[in-house]
Amino acid sequence: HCKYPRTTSIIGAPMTFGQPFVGTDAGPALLRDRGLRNVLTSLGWRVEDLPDLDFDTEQVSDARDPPNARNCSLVAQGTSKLADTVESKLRKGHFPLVIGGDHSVGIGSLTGILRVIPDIGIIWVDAHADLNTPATSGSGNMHGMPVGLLLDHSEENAVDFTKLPGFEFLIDGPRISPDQIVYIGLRDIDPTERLWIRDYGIKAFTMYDIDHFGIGKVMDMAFEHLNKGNPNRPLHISYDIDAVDPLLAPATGTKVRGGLTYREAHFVAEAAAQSGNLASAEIVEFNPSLSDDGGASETLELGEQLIASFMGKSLL
Ligand code: 4U7
Ligand code: MN
Ligand code: MN
Ligand code: MN
Repeated sequence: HCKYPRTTSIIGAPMTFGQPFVGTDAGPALLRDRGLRNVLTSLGWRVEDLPDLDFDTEQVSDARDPPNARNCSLVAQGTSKLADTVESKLRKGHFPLVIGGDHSVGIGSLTGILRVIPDIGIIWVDAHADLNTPATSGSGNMHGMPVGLLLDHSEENAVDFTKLPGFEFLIDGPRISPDQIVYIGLRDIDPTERLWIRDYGIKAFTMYDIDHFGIGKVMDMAFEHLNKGNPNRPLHISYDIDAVDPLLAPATGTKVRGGLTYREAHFVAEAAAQSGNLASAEIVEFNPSLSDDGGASETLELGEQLIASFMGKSLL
């Protein structure tokens, strides 16, 4: 269905306003400096290395930004640009490779993808469910909300986007249905997130499940769920580096012990590639300033290797 060689567009999304720490904006430049382009060309991709998206970097948050959605006008400005870029690259037949930035960029990536591929199956690899809304979030940090904002909620849980300055573009925007996403690696879930995962019936594989079944069986079950009725369903992987154990990925803002091992982390990425259905990908939440130099380069190296894995390195 697609032409070979395929083209990937590297889309740097240096967002920091979805969480409180400076430094998440450094991810795209540091991965480029390590030679991301060459990693991808050596895997057979044609590469369009775009300049980083130009986000507002002045910390001038709109006075109307509500405390339960911190810096929402800045997050909105960036994610709206990202949505347009992802949409236009997909329409050209390119594979968008989004490099964060904090995970609020998922709002933009998913919106852009859903405009073109409404039925996309989503693999959300994360220690967290990112299923909060301004009404449920304890922190007000929007990197904990990308799934929560875009989910097709029941009426009582629906998000009022008119109260989120800048997010008017989501009022009639596309939504994710609860059966369209699977979680891998969860281990820090807020009470309302837990309730909603159950009530909406969202397929979720926690670290308990990974220990219990093994990562191979877990990925089989994940694809079984996403491919019900369509073995060729296009897929998107959103990879939060904090899914990986913090001993291996210390340079990130919301560390939770007991995460994916090196091989489990790669297996998830390799399984996504092996599906043959991956249409886009995102990797987020690097923050080199929250670790020493050794930890920062270890985390970035792992990120680069995970990108290589979901971009097809293990394919024979
Ligand atoms: B990340 C949290 F309360 N759930 O909402 C919140 F635990 O993109 C964490 O997955 C969110 O890193 C983490 O603030 C967002 C918290
Ligand atoms: Mn996370
Ligand atoms: Mn996340
Ligand atoms: Mn995080």
